Amino acid sequence: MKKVLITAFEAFNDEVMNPTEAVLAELPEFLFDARVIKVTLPVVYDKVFETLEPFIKKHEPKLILMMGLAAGRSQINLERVAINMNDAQTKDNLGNIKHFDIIDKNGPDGIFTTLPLEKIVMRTRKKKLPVTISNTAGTYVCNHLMYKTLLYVKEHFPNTKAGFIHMPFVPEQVLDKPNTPCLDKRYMIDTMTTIMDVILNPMALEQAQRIMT
Ligand code: PCA
Repeated sequence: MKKVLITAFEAFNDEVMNPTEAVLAELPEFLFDARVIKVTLPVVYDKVFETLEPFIKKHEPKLILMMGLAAGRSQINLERVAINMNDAQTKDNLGNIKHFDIIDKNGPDGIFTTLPLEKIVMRTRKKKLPVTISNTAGTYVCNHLMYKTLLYVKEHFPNTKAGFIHMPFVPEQVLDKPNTPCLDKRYMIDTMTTIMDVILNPMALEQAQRIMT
């Protein structure tokens, strides 16, 4: 049976929750002919990929979708690229701060997602979901995870598609943050199942291609 690996992050930086964990919990266990494997990851630079890697090795998923919270963003963001740099003021959950820190001394400056972003956006637009392509996953733990995972998958599992999706706050997180964008998690869940649909369901892919041509 085909497998899909989906990751969320634990809470970080004084937030009491991470919406990606709530989204992960509500995603189905099976979709089409694929089993969904769910993993919540630590917000720690030097542990995050090390936690994920054994799951990739064990399950050899056809698709890896990683989710993270992007505080202050208003839409669901499909990340196009990860860059070879850790550089953020925010501490990770073990108190580490990284500045001008190259992730992989032998790695490329940047690495692109292997998700079919255009096709996904076509489909999410049809469904009226607030999804856009983003050209920066930041320089904190999410970018770090995306970079290391894409590089690893490219080398070891070239047929696996992988990408990162940044989610806005959910409404309960912004009660004391006036004028801060937020989004109901049902849009996030719908977006995730749509992405899986585009990649796993050959009919959906054909449909998206027809819309594009
Ligand atoms: N967001 C952070 C790390 C964990 C998360 O959910 C980020 O955007 O880097």
